[in-house]
Amino acid sequence: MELSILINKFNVKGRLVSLTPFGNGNINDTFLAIYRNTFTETQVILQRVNRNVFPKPEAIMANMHEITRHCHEKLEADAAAGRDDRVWQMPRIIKTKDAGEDYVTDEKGDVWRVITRIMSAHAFDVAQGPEHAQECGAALGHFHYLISDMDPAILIDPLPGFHITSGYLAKYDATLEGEGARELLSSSMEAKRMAKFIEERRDLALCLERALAAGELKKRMFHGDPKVNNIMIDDVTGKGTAMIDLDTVSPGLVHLDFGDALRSICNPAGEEETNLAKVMFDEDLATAFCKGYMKEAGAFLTDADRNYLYDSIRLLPFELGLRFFQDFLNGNVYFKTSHPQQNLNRARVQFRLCESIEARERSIRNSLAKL
Ligand code: GN1
Ligand code: MG
Repeated sequence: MELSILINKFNVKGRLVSLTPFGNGNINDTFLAIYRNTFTETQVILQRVNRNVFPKPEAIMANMHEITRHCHEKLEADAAAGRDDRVWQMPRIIKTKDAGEDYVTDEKGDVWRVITRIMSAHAFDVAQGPEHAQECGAALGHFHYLISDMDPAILIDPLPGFHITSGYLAKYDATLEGEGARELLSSSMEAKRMAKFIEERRDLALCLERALAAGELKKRMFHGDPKVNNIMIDDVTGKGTAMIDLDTVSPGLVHLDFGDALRSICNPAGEEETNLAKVMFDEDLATAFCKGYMKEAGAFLTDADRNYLYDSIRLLPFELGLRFFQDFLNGNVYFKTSHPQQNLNRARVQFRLCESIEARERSIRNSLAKL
């Protein structure tokens, strides 16, 4: 189905004047649609949910329905009572014209949705400096507050096995058994180096899973993908205003969000850097992020939670590097790529970041102890 016909099924007022690819997501396909009428303009986001990644796109939409309903109610109540220090926002699902549904399924079985665009705000692919990092922390902390009292039972697991690092190791081991992976590995020094890096850190993969199994850590609602370009910053005030990309919100460890946000925000070179010398963990950005996060969500953290913050910072770049590397060896079927070496390079970046964190362990732990 042509995109303009597809989007026309959703209830947006005005005439469609532009529909263009948007953002840098690695999973879903995203477009910006602009509508105009004689007196105003409306901008919305059209997305195809990646069926290859999310086994049940309908479940993703059912979850999004519940999450946005819960959060919008809470946001409105806080605003009405004057409990908020700014306008916190969250995208809204735009319904279809005919049936008032949350999504459309095309003839290929792909699920499409339209959501509102948070206007006068932007997300960045890399941290812009400490003030930006602090606002990213505030936005994630406030999001954790928003979802903290959601009933996890009403959500369907969006992505079974997501952020279970031991599962990614098992998948990696299975991939290594294949002929294609063995060839890629034997023909590249860089790939061999990545494999060695993983071998030396198998135990790291289990740090949070063990603490969870032992009852030291407890699951709460988490975002699942709080990387820097999923955090919207208000153009006017420079303050964090919304978390986007709600597909992976589910019960899990908030540590995963904490570690994932820091691995993304504290690497000023970004995920696609090819010059590894530029990749490092920037502690000033980390301190700024934590300041923003703690102000919004510090009260939720127990002493046991705090004991595992360093591990989470070290684990998440390792896990993502492992996921990129496994996908490279497996023929690049999960993350979108524009050239065959891209996932290998992404893995190099994450592993370098992990090394940089390890080299700064004492200093990072000292800073975390002061939070
Ligand atoms: C994917 O969709 P996007 O680009 O925000 C991935 C995350 C990774 C991220 C790395 C569902 O996120 O887990 O951290 O790429 N999302 C999924 O850029 O796998
Ligand atoms: Mg995503």
